[in-house]
Amino acid sequence: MSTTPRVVVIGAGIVGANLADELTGRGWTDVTVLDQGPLPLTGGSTSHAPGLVFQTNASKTMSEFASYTVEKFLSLDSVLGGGDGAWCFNQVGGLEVATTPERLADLHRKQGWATARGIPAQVVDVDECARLHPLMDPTRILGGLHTPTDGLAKAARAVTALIRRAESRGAVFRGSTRVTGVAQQGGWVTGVETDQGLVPADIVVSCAGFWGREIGAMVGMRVPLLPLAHQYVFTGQVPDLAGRNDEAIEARLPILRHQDQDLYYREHNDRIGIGSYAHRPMPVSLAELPEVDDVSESRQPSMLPFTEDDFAPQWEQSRLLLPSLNDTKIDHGFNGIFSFTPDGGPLVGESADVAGFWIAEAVWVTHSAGVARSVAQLLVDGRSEIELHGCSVHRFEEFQLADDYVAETSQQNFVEIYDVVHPLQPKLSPREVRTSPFYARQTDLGAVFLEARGWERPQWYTANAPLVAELPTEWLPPTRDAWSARFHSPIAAVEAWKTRTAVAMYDMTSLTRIEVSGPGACAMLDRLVTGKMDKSVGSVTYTLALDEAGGIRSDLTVARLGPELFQVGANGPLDLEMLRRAAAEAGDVTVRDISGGTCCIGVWGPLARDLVQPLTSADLSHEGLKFFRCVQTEIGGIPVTAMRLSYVGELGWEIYTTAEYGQRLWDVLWRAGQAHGVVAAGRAAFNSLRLEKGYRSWGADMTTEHSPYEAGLGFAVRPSTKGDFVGRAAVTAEGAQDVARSLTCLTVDDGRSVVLGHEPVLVDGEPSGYVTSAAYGHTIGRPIAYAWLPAGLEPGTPVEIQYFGHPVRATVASEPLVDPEMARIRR
Ligand code: FAD
Ligand code: THG
Repeated sequence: MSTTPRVVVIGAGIVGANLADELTGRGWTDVTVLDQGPLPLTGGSTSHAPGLVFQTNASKTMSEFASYTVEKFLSLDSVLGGGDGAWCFNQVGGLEVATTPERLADLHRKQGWATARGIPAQVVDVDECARLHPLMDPTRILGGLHTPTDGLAKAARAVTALIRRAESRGAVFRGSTRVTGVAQQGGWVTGVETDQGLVPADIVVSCAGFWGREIGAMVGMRVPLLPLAHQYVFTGQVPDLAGRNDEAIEARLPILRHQDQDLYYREHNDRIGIGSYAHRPMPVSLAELPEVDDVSESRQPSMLPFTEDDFAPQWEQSRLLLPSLNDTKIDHGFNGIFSFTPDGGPLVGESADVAGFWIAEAVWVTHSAGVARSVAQLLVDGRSEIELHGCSVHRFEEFQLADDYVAETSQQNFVEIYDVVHPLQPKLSPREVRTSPFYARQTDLGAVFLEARGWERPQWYTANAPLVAELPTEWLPPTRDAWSARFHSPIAAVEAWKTRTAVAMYDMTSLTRIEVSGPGACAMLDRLVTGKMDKSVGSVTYTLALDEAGGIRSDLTVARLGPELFQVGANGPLDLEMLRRAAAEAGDVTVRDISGGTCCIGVWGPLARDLVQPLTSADLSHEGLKFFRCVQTEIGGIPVTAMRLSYVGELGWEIYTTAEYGQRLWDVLWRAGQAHGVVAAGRAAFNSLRLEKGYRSWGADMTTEHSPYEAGLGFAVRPSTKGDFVGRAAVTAEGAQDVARSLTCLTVDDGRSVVLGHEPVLVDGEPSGYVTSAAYGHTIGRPIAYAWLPAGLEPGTPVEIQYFGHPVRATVASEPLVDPEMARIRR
């Protein structure tokens, strides 16, 4: 009898098969994989996937998933007996070509990501591109990015190998078994209903690919993915390829991307396969899927008929890049279906309502093994080695789960898939989804808005432009290169200057605010975080939520507003999910997202007290309301909560009220501020000031992959003040404080080169880490970059940041760069 949980996996595509393999590889033997289609070719997306694997990605997690897929699929060859005829991964390399200067520059940027992730890749000149891919017309291109370890996954064959290995360890695969429902009892999954009867289970994982929405709906889970069709074409025989390959080896040329035309290519023996993202987005409703009772390579429910007109321009473009195609024609094509999501990331996680029901969907072949390994680790060990915040199904705000939002943004992602996208580039639509009560005033002040989680957020205010002429010389920002100048304005310098020398108002409404209340609130929070929660009413605590291994799940501020009432300043929906789960377990705690019904203005700067004190009867003196204390009072007659803390590192308060009073609060503060030279300030200044102060941003600077000690947040871990908490054993273990890497503060030597994040950092000429956050430090007159680097680099150590292939010299600095004595805040 097996002692491991009974797991049912829905879907035997590349994700489900990998998951069964990863679970059984960890000793879980009671694994049943069900698929509605026949085995091993089920007719899902995997059954037709051409299997190009490009590893380099802006996301570190996605790159790591891909690299693991490469490594694993290479090793799978032997499961099928090895030999050229049975490869699961053909490491032909990857080549991405540029036909515009912008693309060529972007390939340098991408090369930087590869270096940062330890993936060997090189920007190569036209001659080398032509040597690597002799079918290409070299006069059409400007250069390329070559990644020798990329290649082709034979996805359908890998499924066969994975099934074989998983079965040898006890897994059971059942084809032609359609899941029709999910059985549950008392909030726990108990099995799945199928057209062949009930299959009992302790854990169910849906790996149903683009069918995932329907499976999720069986437990009331909203799965934000959209099935879209994407064109793939086979040419006839290409005479120039004749005799180069054979049926077994299939391909020798690198996989090729021609992103300026939204196209990619691979060899199929003596033919070329062409994929196109250039066509109109083609959303597919499951009702339109072809009924197929004899699934084969050419007939599958996931394949729609080829719409030739959509491909015509791309055929022309393909013949220009690869003139050998003039000697052949399109043989056939199809519109294949797979999943897109609002932000392009996969969807991984457990249902919030039905324990034991998990999903792993919207996953490419490229990332399949990596995602499956992480899900197996979550199930078996409770924690994934690779951090998953960009993959969690709970990363979305509620409005982002709406059908219209999913449809629009997923199609937009399809359109933009190969575009050069600036890290600050906001979505164009939908916009004005969430506006703070200050929106009208901000618009009047010429706010330039970017978007985050639906919120319109001022990046800077055009109304401050005249003040640029008043900037003291030492505050004048250097001119930027074209890329870092995008979505930026020198007005940010004014807003930073005013914050450090006078007073500024920041809209903090987009900060996720969660109310935690009830008899068990204090105890529940105390179990979740590293700081002491049972403090006096009016206390505010900066603290960390860890996972069991001591990785940082979030950094939070917790304000105690009453004996059983707390307000948590959080980092987004994942924190809400964490608190909701804990509350469900506690039973006597209520958790409410109050972000939308409330608003917040940060009033910060040396003159903040002069501005606010006259408006309130509360004593806002240094002694009257100490740093990290809060008070519920009135300002200008408006009920508010004022919290004395500042992410920008200045004297002042976050002032909260409910939404209906928001505009009035703004007006009262704004009017009173005129005498003190108040400005409205945006996120550009905000980000610069917080980096000067050394304040970390969760998700960018640290994640569950990092311990508090590595992240420089050990001060927030207070085991001696409290009882047990999640992660306690890990952070108090012997040696936990001896770290091998550190979040390190760098300043840029030339005083002007602003980097943006994700760039590789070289120490002694060796790639040693990567930039997390960066900004120009207006107060110190130099750009700042935080980076993960080997621990122990002394201040003064020279390093090099690679920016678009160019070296940017930087120096390790002791942090924080501004006000290490806290003199500006504590007065
Ligand atoms: P699937 O392979 O679709 O597996 C899901 C399974 O769930 C199916 O077998 C289905 O039958 C089963 N299922 C669904 N509902 C039920 C039910 N109710 N009961 C039982 N079983 C059910 N990716 C790359 O990485 N590189 C590429 O080059 C690439 N090219 C592509 C080209 C095209 C034309 C297309 C369409 C996609 C391409 N992809 C590529 C994407 C890739 O194919 C998919 O992302 C991947 O195959 C998804 O794998 P999966 O296991 O999640 O889904
Ligand atoms: N405001 C509120 N909540 C938040 C944030 C915020 N929660 C999420 C995120 N931002 C948390 N980040 C920080 C980072 C640093 C500080 C506050 C929130 C901070 N740190 C002091 C320091 O390190 O000097 C803490 C000192 C102490 O622990 O006493 O102020 O912006 N509401």
